[in-house]
Amino acid sequence: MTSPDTTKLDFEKIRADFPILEREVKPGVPLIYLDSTASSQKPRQVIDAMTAYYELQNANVHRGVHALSEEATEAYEGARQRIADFINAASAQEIIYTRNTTESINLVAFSWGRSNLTKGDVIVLTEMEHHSNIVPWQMLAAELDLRLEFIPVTEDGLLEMEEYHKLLELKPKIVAFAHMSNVLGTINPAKEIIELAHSAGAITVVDAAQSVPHFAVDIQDLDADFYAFSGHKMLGPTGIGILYGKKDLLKAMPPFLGGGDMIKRVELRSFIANELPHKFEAGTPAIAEAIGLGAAVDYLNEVGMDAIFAHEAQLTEYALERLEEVPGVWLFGPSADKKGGVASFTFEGVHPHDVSEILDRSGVAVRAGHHCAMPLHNKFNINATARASFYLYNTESDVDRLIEGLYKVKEVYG
Ligand code: 7TS
Repeated sequence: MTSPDTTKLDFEKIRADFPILEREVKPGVPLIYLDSTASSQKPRQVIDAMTAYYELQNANVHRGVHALSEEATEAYEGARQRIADFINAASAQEIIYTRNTTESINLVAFSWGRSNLTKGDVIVLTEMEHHSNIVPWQMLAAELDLRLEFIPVTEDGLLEMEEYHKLLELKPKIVAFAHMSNVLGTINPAKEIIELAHSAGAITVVDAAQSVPHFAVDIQDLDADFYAFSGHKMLGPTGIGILYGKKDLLKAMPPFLGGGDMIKRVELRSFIANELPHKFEAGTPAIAEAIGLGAAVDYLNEVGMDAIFAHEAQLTEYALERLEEVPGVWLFGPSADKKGGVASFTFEGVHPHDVSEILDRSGVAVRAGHHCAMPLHNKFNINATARASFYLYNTESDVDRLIEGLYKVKEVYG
């Protein structure tokens, strides 16, 4: 007997779990959703978990001793533990609930940055960052008079590691980079970047918005100091994100926001901060959303992250091959073996917004614009790209619809 192929997904079953995939964009035009990099769709299990909380357990957490509050707290903290296990964190105390990746990175910049950096210190970023991993550092640099340096990106969308080695000679205090680019799809050699940063004496802040949803992450093996991601890109709801931080670092950091829940004791002129992770969670949190994210993690575990990654790799290879056939399409980013499920492209003579508008007529949802990575687009001397992105619920037939749509663009503008 042959063992079942764990890299194959059961599509019928998976697609049936996503109610939105059944809808038509207009009468007779089914939805082909190729914009999961911006935000993923949600399976019924996530929606049901949130509804169940509101229908059966709704109460504030960490407060009342009444039954509902205890149940809500258990569900909320249970989700934290499952998220910790999902990335193999040593402890759930290292998992801070935030609103999204953006807030997670701002938390590190504000709290760790302000208490550890001084005038002239160097922060190394890369040219392929999302604005969320640029602007917080620019704000901090302006406030503390810091110096920002950037690892350049090659023509084919990879980091210039030789240049990184040179930048490390400046003895940066922080190296912050995306594990996977939301435009190029490049999967950066995170472990190597982190190891090198540590040997130069820097801490690392990894923007994991596009990695955690798409492949298995072992945070202890990776050894990142901070790791930031968003629930809504990994089948979970909006309004909930995660900041993973090493316990020793988090313990030594001052709180980010002040208020209820983040304190152990308050007097009129002083307070004592709460234990981790609550020290960084001021105010009533996004309870239903945390529970929804816990359900998303259960779902991803059940399908299997290796199977998801293998599926996306196969789909990306197919998509790149087919896109290359279309006259006038110019692809950005490295070859399929070095990237995740993202295909950004320009179409000769047609603005990406027009490409997207024509595709939308056939129900094909792609994103057009700078994808919050203006400096990267400037580097390639373009203002915008169109971007198709893939997740576990996409199939080769979705790619075929994209290609058909692009031939229509050619007809209209050709
Ligand atoms: N970092 C990366 C690499 C991202 O792709 C995104 C969102 C963020 C940070 C910010 O995530 P947020 O949840 O805090 O907003 N990227 C995209 C995108 O590519 N299109 O829309 C959002």
